[in-house]
Amino acid sequence: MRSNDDTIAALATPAGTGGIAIVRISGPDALSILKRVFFPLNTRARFIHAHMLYGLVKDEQGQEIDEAMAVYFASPRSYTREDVCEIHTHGGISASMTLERVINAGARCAERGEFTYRAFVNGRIDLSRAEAVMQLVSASGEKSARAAVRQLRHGVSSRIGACRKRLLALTALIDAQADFPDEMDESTTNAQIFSEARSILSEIKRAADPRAARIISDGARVVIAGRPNVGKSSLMNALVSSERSIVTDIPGTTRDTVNAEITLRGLRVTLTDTAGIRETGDSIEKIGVSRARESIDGADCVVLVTDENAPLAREDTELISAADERYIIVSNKTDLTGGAGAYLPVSALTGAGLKALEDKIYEIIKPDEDDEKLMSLRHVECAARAQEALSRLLSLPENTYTDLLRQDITDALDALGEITGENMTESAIDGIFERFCVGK
Ligand SMILES: Nc1nc2c(ncn2[C@@H]2O[C@H](COP(=O)(O)OP(=O)(O)O)[C@@H](O)[C@H]2O)c(=O)[nH]1
Ligand SMILES: [Mg+2]
Repeated sequence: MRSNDDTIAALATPAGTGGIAIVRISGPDALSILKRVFFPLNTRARFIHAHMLYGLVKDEQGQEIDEAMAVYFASPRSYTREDVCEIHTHGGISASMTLERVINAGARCAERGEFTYRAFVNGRIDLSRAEAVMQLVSASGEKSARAAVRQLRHGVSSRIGACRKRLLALTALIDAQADFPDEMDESTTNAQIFSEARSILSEIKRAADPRAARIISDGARVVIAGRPNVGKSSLMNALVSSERSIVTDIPGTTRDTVNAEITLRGLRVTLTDTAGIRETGDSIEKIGVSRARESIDGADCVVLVTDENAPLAREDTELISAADERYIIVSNKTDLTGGAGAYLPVSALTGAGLKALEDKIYEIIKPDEDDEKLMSLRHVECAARAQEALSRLLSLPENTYTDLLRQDITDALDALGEITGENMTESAIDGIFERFCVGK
């Protein structure tokens, strides 16, 4: 899609006012462009790898644009492995004027993710690390950021790397069987392939946990449910500590689902307040009730609210009987009953018990902190395709002609190769980088 031999530039910091902004330039002309726009105040100073210089950014007429710092990273010791220069200007107008000046001096405006794309094309990082960069800059919570840094530092799960090696060994074994049919016993070879495939499949399954990957990258879904008027919206507001839902004493006020985002112990959580579940003749409310049921089906955790100050109604007992391991049943309005409750006691009004509720929610949604797990949904999808290929192989009779097992092994290898980007079409790779931001 893009040419990789020209020099690109972009603002690496967010646009707008700010103390400092960084204009980044990468490519063969980076240093000559820098010398045309940036003039060190110490006229004898030279541009040495990774040394900051203090000076002035000037326009074509020699007029000062800003007082700035500049640094030069010599290829290949840079983010992109090309010559890279950075000009640290003041934020706001002078940053955009500096970028404009750099473009006039011969650089091209970088596309989304183009710096990281070059780092990938030039072999400095693999695709999974490039994606980690993106996950890191857009991380919504500490947990997601940590997973991204881990992936950036160490690449994708070594468990997956080990599986690839073992699959490659199997293709070598299939080659050997084809080349030396008289010296090797096909049934022994097949038995070996089947047992390895079975073991590799279970390794991949352990690494690819879709729930953990989704919770790390997109956050967890927590749904607040219960019959009308038990205090669901109040509890949601208390958890968000803002007035996001309408609270009234008229049952059936929340007719649709309302979402709010919070960060719980470093994990992003989408809270959903639902319409109270009850039999209703009101058609709009009916839609709300069915949406509520849908949200419950897709939830990682359901906070089922009951009203401690009222006897349990038929709707309550029905909901309680449907509770599974994702559920936390709470008794709300315990401020009216002296603090005790049949279930986890809380008061949306006073905030009592909220801390314990948050702890319980976190217990239920927290992903397994296993460094060897895949943390990106794309990687989990690739792993799923590898699992399918191996399952296909394992569904064949063991006395299948050995060479016919090759395709499934190759498919599994290709799928795992897409995690690191070794086996991908250019357009698929472009698709990944298009989700980046400019300047990264
Ligand atoms: N005393 C007391 N009243 C509450 C509490 N939580 C909610 N309420 C009241 O119960 C009524 C229904 O609350 P709301 O949040 O709209 O319930 P929802 O229908 O389940 O969403 C309102 O009058 C709230 O002020 C609580 O913890 N203590
Ligand atoms: Mg409500």
